[in-house]
Amino acid sequence: MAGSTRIIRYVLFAFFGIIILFFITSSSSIPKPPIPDSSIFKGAKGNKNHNDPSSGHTSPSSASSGEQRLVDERPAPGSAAPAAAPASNVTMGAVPATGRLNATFVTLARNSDLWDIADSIRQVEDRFNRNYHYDWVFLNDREFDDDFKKVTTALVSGKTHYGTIAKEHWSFPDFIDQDKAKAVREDMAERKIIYGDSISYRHMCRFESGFFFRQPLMQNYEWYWRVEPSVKLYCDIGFDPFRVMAENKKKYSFVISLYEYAETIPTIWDSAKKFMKQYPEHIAEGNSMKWLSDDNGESYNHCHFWSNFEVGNLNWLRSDAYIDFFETLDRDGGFFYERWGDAPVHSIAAGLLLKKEEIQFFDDIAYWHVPFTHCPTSEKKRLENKCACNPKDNFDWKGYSCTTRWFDMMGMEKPAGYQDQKD
Ligand SMILES: *[C@@H]1O[C@H](CO)[C@@H](O)[C@H](O)[C@H]1NC(C)=O
Ligand SMILES: CC(=O)N[C@H]1CO[C@H](CO)[C@@H](O)[C@@H]1O
Repeated sequence: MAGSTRIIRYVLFAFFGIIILFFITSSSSIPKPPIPDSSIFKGAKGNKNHNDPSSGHTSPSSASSGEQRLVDERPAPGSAAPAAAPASNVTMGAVPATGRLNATFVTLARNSDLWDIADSIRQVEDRFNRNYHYDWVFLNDREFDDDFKKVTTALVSGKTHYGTIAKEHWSFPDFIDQDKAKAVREDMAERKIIYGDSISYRHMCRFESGFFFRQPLMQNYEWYWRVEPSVKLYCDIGFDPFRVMAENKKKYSFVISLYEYAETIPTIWDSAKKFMKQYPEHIAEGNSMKWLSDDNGESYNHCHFWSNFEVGNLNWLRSDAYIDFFETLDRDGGFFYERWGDAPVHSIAAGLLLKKEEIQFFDDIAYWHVPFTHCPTSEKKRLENKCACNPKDNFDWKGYSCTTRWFDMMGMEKPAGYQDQKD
């Protein structure tokens, strides 16, 4: 008798348990993400204004309470909390709830870079863009050949565009003394300065400093993400960096910072000072001078953001402030009479023309470009985002990095465990 009562009790428990479970799952406020059918992916390639259907995933880009929550959830460098919720659905083919921003990837490459850029595209697609389908602009000083276009178009999940750089953006301006420039190259070759004798490297640095954002194809966008051949992304990116930038009023971003090779920029700071004197109206209040200079602007400490990775705002680069800055530097000839890189040029500009809060450190974007790695310090973050980098390789806290200085200037707390990664 007691036995059968118990059995009935069990059956009733099980029955109500199932009913309750049924109500919980069917009334859940989290909608299941739609599995995008293949027509959506095809549509993304062919139709620029394609609207992404909403999904229920929980990345910052789809936070339902809008901007406030986004601000709260954006990557907080120095905190151990992950920027994005695990957001596993983001990496499982769900498309972002709120659609794409007016943004593109941009790559400067030669035809011979095909397989190295194919590698980079694969990284970016696997870790991020297959869920977003952003466009990709390829730029070259020569025509891209059919093979390059065929392979890259097949790899990119968004639309691809191919542009040839105008001669005047990839040649010596008429105010440059050719003999003087040649003598410098010969001297640098003798002193074994990396790329010191290269003409094309100089054209590239000048192009990235002053012209890529004014290319006709780039005029169609507000945001860019620069990708170079042979880079790696080590973690899933379960949020949209463009959206983080836009919604937090950021203009420029970095993952790695370091000291520039002084021999390549002996007089860049003289030109920057000349610019500051000539255009005081362009200098932002609350800028990052403290990060660039240890003596209040008298001299440059050579800190710069490593610009082979950048997510940034093109309208800022197209602003009078930036153009005046670039032209002041360009006129002084240092792209050819020295070997100014676009990294110190972009960095000094960002440091002087932007408020320091307008510059974003993307701790969540784990990145490698020979020879440096950015790998999130927080183990929680690395596990949640399926990171494949060795934390020992993280460059952030090593002696040659300027990221400690960045944290100090911003008053940001360094993540737990950073002391163990100092060397
Ligand atoms: C994207 O941004 C560019 C540059 O600001 C602008 O000219 C263009 O109209 C924008 N496109 C869309 C679809 O908003
Ligand atoms: C929040 C959310 O929608 N989570 C879903 C992510 O995808 C897995 C597997 O498809 C589902 O089980 C979750 O419910």
